[in-house]
Amino acid sequence: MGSVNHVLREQFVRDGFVLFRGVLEPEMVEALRAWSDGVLGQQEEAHFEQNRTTGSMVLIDWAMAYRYDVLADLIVHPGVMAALGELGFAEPKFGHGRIISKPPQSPPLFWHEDGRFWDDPVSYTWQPIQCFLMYYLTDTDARNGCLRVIPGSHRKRHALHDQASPTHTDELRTYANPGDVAFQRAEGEVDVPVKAGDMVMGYGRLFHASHANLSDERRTVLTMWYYPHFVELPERTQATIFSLEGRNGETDSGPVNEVQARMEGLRIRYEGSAKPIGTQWTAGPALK
Ligand SMILES: O=C(O)CCC(=O)C(=O)O
Repeated sequence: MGSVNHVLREQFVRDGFVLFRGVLEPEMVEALRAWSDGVLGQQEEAHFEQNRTTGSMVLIDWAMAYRYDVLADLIVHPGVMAALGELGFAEPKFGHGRIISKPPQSPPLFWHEDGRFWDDPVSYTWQPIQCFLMYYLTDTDARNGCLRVIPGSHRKRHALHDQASPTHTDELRTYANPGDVAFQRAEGEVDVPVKAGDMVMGYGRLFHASHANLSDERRTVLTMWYYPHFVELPERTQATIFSLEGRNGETDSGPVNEVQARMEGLRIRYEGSAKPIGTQWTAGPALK
């Protein structure tokens, strides 16, 4: 493991996200695009109707990673491990992921944050519990649905904490009310355009959204959820994470090749007796 990049780490902790350029090779991006297009092609029409604002919401679990080598390769990719190492996260854990794919001419994604540990005091500290690692499989900009974030909103209360729905309601998912505050411009927001192969990493509790895809091409992102500081977290936080992610880690067999064996190092395990904390999607008053 290389040394920690303190400037980058400070930026990550302050802004709540950081962009790593050129983490994945073009061949890997191409392979992931072919694979995700194939999986999307297997979904029922209803799936896309129910997820108009994300485009799709296909679960990536460990069983899927065992089935498709390209996914296992992504989860333990040396460039990804090096990026996490630069931020000082030497022993990350992987939970699950999602294929989120906006078809051409599709609506924006609403403002939301994915913090689900708001009853855990750790959520009010600098320590990340759950982080997204996002890989866009095409270049993105404001016209084809790039990511938008509100820097600092993982630590500091924003008007949206009291205005936006804390959960992904059907109304938001289906774009039933384009006038909803969650689809408007937000104070302090910035665009995060990327090149295919870049990686955006951020705190799950950071407010984020995406622009509409007004292009004629599909725009796919793979959102992979890691627990970068798992081994440093209090036991009850570890117990909580394990209670939520244990099922996603299930596989029919033990590892049968070298990449799957490397995935074992990222497996979430908790065998102690601490009691999990209930899921809480709404930030409490301690977020000032
Ligand atoms: O579609 C996007 O650009 C963002 C996806 C997202 O918000 C998420 O994975 O939580």
